Amino acid sequence: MSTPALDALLSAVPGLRLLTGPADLEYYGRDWTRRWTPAPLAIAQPSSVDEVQAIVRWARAWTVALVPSGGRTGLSGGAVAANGELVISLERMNRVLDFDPVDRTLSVQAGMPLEAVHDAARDHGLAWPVDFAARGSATIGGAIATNAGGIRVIRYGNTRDWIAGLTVVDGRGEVMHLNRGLVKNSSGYDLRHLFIGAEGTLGVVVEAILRLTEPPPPTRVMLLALPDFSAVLKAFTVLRAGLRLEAFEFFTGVALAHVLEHGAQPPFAGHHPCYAVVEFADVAESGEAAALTAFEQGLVDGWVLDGVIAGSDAQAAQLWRLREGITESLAGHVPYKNDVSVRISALPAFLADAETLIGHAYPQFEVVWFGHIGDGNLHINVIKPEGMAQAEFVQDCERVTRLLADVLERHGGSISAEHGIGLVKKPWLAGTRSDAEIEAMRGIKVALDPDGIMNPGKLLP
Ligand code: 2HG
Ligand code: ZN
Repeated sequence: MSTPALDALLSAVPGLRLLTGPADLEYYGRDWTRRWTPAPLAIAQPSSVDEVQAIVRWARAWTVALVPSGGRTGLSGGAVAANGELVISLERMNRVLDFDPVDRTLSVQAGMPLEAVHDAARDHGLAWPVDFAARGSATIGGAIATNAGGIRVIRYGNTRDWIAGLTVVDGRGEVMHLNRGLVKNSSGYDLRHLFIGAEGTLGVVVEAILRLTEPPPPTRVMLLALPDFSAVLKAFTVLRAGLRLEAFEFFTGVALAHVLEHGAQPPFAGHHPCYAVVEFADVAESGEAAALTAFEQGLVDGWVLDGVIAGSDAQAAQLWRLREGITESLAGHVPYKNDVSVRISALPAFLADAETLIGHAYPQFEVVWFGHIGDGNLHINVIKPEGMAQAEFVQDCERVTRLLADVLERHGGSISAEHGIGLVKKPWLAGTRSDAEIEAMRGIKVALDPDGIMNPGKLLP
């Protein structure tokens, strides 16, 4: 396909790889939400910061909307291109640029997959500790765009905590090197943090300086069967007090049933209401001894029903699969997803209210609860009944999200813990952010993207 705008792009950026075939438009125009019909103008695959800058300058001149694109594993529609946008896929910008052993930083291009980042850090005897199930496809740029959290937040924090510097091309077409790897920098507004979690609405993140850390200690993985949500919270409190936790993840028996249907091995006999996957440090078997003591106490007190500790790496991977396989096992049902958070101290009261609301609101739907309960983050997936039209289902679920947003507001929580706002959560942003905050966000958007070309329609209502 050739249009005057695309012809101008190709003469502004000679040699730019541009895809316009229908299969490419479909593939690069959507993320994992599957709710919108992809309809981008074309897909640009730049290979350098200069090319990205030239694309943004072209987009300003021709008033073409841009959608920055990583692995498109997002669940909030942040990378959807359904309105004739140019998708900037960072797929070809996927290399390590530098490793600095003194600073303990790894500089990478933004299109690098998360797993490749982990491998590169490991090759230098260090670790980049942000981790989540989509690690094979998700890119570092996408993780930065949503301030991704994942399964190790209780120990290491979110993406934001591990970014020492960013290179961005903002919506004005300016290249900015933000923070430049400094540990201390008290020189005014930290623009780096504006771009983390901005979902591509301020510009394109093209390179990142990642802060690395010591590799984790040897760990063990344990699966617990638990009678209810309050037992999950009890187990978390007891285990956190006695062990160095690396992860504490929970899911219900309903979630487990889906993963087992997808071929995972049952962990032990019997069906239980809730489960927790617990990974803990085990130096000189002291972790294992403490875990067993807590487990036995739980059996006596009644907050644990059953449990198993993996005896090998392969068994540990099997236990993790029960938790990490949930999203994939539900994908065929095109579930409606909530990704909410409250402070850890507010979890018991919030969970009680949310359980009552969801129980009343969805008597006819199957609801799958799971998530990173140790950091206050719950995923609530609602399964579309077979035969129900997608639009009707979404409408019904959105009615409940309105009520859930009210519950969250009462408990001081967030409508998006780690998936971003994108298109999906936009109507409820105002329950999490005040009017004054949203007005300030709009001002920042205008300052960095004066023509509104950067991922328009996403994030801001
Ligand atoms: C996870 O924790 C991801 O596995 C996906 O954040 C959550 O599918 C979901 O709702
Ligand atoms: Zn998650």
